[in-house]
Amino acid sequence: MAKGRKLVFPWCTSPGEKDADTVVFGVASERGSRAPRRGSSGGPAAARAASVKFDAVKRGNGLSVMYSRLGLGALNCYDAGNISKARTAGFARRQVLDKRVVGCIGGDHSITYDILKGIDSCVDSWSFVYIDAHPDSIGSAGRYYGSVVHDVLALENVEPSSSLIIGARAIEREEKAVVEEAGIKFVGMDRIIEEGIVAVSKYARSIITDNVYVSIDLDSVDPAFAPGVGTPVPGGLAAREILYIASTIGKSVNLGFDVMELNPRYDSGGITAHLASLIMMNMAGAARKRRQPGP
Ligand SMILES: [Mn+2]
Repeated sequence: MAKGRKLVFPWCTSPGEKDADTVVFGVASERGSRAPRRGSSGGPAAARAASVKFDAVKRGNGLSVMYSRLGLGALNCYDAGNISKARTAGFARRQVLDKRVVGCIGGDHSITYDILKGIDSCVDSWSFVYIDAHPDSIGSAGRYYGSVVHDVLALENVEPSSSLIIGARAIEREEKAVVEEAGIKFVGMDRIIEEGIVAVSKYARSIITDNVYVSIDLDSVDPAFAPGVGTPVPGGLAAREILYIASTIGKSVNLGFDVMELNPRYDSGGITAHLASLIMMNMAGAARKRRQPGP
């Protein structure tokens, strides 16, 4: 990385926001986290640094990106750098109004609520896919990383019955009631093992509606593949399964996506940070384009 140059995902090759189909941004905040393992505010910088290290090679005077799939070379993303948590809702709203898909790297999971609050204010009806080791459906405490789904359900235009939680395996009793009362579809790890990731991705795509947002907590992935998170839970998805989800369920995405809870302090050689970058690359590559081709 040249001195003084902004640290960006090398696969975000669009020169500016205006020309991009997807705008990627980071929120380097962990204000909404209650994890004893601090450090998720370092997520955006760690993901970009890992991407520079592992997703690109020097060719001549420039960098050549190593895309995760054949054909991803047409990826049209812009990396807008980091945005403060306070500005996140307004930023997401403006991008969606301008028909761009937003992609966020966190930061703690409460940032998802800020993004969706902004999106909810300009979309009639929408559904979400929430991939996380925890359902984040605590109602007895609010506006933190454990209450995201509960908080999002209070937004005006969300459709709970066409939304899903996938991969949860650390569930508090009060969360079961919130999920069941809201009518969110729930796909636990047993079902993923029994039916396989292909069937589960197809099922998810059959449930979600026309306006879709996908939120991924890196702790949905098994700690063997993603140790760099705040609250690891064994028995999760394999790296290739979350990447498959990103490139399949990602095809339904037209509003935005996020990859949250990257904690570089507990990572091992940057493998979790690199996985975060690849999930985002797959998502951006799969997402539906809403912008009209320019003049
Ligand atoms: Mn979470």
